[in-house]
Amino acid sequence: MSLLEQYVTEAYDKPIRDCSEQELYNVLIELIKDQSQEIPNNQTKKKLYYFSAEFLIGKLLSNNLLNLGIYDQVNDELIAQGKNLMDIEQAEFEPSLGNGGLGRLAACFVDSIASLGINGDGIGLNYHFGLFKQHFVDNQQTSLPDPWLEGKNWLVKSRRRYTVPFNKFSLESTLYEIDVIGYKQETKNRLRLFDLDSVTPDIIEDGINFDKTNIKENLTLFLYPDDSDHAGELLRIYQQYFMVSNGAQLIIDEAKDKGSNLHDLADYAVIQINDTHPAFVIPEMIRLLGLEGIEFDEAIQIVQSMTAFTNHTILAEALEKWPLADLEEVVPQLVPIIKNLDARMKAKYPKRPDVAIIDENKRVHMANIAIHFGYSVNGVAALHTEILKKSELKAFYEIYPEKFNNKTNGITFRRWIMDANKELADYLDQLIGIEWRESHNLEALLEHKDDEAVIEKLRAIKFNNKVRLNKRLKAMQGIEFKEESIIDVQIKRFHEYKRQQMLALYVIYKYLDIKKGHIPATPITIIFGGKAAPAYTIAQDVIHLIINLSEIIDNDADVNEHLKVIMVENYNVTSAQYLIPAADISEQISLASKEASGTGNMKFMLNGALTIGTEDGANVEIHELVGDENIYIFGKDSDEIIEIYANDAYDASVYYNQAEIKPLVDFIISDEMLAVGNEERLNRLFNELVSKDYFMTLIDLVEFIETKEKMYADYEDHDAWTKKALVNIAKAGYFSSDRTISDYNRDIWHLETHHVAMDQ
Ligand code: 4GP
Repeated sequence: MSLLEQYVTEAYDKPIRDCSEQELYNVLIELIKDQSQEIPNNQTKKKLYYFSAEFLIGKLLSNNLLNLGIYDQVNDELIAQGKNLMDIEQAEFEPSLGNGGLGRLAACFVDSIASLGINGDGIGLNYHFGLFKQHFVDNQQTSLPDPWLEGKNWLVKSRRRYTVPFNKFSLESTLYEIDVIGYKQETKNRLRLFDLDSVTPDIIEDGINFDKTNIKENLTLFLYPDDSDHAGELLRIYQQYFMVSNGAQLIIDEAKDKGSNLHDLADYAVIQINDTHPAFVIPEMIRLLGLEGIEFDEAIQIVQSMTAFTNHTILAEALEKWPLADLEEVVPQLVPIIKNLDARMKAKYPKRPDVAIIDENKRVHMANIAIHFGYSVNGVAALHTEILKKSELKAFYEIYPEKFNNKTNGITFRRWIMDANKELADYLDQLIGIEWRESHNLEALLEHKDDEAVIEKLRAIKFNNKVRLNKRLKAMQGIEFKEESIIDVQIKRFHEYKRQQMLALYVIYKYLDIKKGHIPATPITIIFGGKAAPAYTIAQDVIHLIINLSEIIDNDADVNEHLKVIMVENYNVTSAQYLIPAADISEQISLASKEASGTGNMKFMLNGALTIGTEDGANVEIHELVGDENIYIFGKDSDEIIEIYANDAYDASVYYNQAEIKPLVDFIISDEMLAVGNEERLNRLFNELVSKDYFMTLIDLVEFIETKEKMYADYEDHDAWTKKALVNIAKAGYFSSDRTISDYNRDIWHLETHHVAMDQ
């Protein structure tokens, strides 16, 4: 009897073929948990603690089977019994513990850290309803709680508990852990998520609204609760402090267990602060070391030598600043420490208010704490790091040039090709051997560039992935597209700087053009996916515009044979795993200088989609790797945009009045659109675009349309197109997160590794 059969028999006393998908899921999760229990935790002396508000891990069933090295064996056995893993995985609830790129990056990183045999755990919170679940009503986004914990899940309750002191009360935490099994590794790491037993869904009133003042019952309810009012702002601080105080207590405990006298804590632990949310770990660790009898000056020096910071965006809104008064209300014990740190910096840099920790409005700058009192600051793509040095963090770069370094983001190949595009992964094994599964070096594929059979097979795989996507969209939303169509995808959070509205204007262009009788040679399917923050009205207006467009086009018999627009509901990691392998075109069209890196761009490239993009974030590095002929670059570059901002030289109305642009923007408030949409939303979006347009949608629009037309025309030469796709796949190795993590480890963490670092 196989192991799987033993588990199935014990649980349900019937053969595999008679079990439901749900039953098989229940059995497999237990089997995997038991297997991973057998793997010892990584116990090397020094350990990384990766603090992050988000870990967007996605479903884990396939990923864990793959990393345990038993995926094929289990899948073959299931197939022989008329079952398959993809169906079984439908029973798994996706943990909604993240919002976007930052959280997904953290998930790729914990996978790579474990797979390189590095001792490193993720530290975060166990949000019961994660980020909201997106649902469309009347062509608009609504927000619902996402009860991901209702399904059988991967959390294991630990016996560790800590007490976290707040001003008016203390809270005792519960720790849940998820094993992070590296790819074919002998040791494992953990994702450690702190929670509170007293949190309850009972306080949710409607949608995602709840009493924000009832901290004991709401603390870990949602990721990023609305902080547009005072109570919401305080709740964010409660969450952040709860995360870092628990994490810091855990670090001290684990170091002591290994023999640390705490004076040598930096020999036992290194902390990576993922964006500003966990930056309070610095004053908190100083405080805790003080309680352990370590002098203030020494505590600062210890913490500084073990803490590093990653910046993920140049948007000012994300560089958090909390009113000192809020901290006095929530965590008064941190205030004297933060004031002391601030006084030291003001004494050292008396003429530099721009590097102050507490500004003249008595607001505490989280990034400034992390930069002064950490030893490393990194951006997430080459261009982003340069922009940090030259403008956003220029003042700090002048003081601490040695702290700044770049770590271009990466993605885990285990999830984003081996799991998401199994057919392509298996075909690569046949073509270039299996070494790429460890090295992630795919360059050998280039030798097959002129082999017609290879090109044909790559096209066939792409087609199969379109069929797979179509089935899913039909099951989830009752939507179907033409499988022979070109699939053009923009999936990411909705934000004006990412310019989904520019692609929507292109859709209008194409719609009007088809109405004029210009029929595309191949049908076109344009797919959007992503959520807009509940407080971000304009981003929701853009979603509304897109859904209206899809309705108008579907109902227009002149057009619907040739063009389809789809807005995926509740876009998440699982839907990305279907969308990306099916895509021909990857939309990476942010306003240059604004997208720190992007990681979706890397996933598309690895799966053979061609990028249309601005010279922004990691697009720049993709461009360098694949060369001009294998990517479609358009628009103003970051230097030009930064200059336009500096001179306040963008006037939306000038662009709006251009003959090519005006009819497209006007369509937003046309009778046709108003017949299906909400007038207030459409008017607001129209006015925004013609009078403000802070993220300069219109500046690149004409060039964008020309580039898209060229791309669709190029697609008609299928062989030439697929050759370009092949080059993209072959060059994607650089974007493995194993490479990124090797770089972090080499330059920042200096931890032992049980795996030979990749040589790329
Ligand atoms: C994102 C950036 O917008 C994206 O460019 C980057 O690839 C990603 O971080 C990972 O570094 N930032 C966020 C955020 O998600 O919340 O700031």
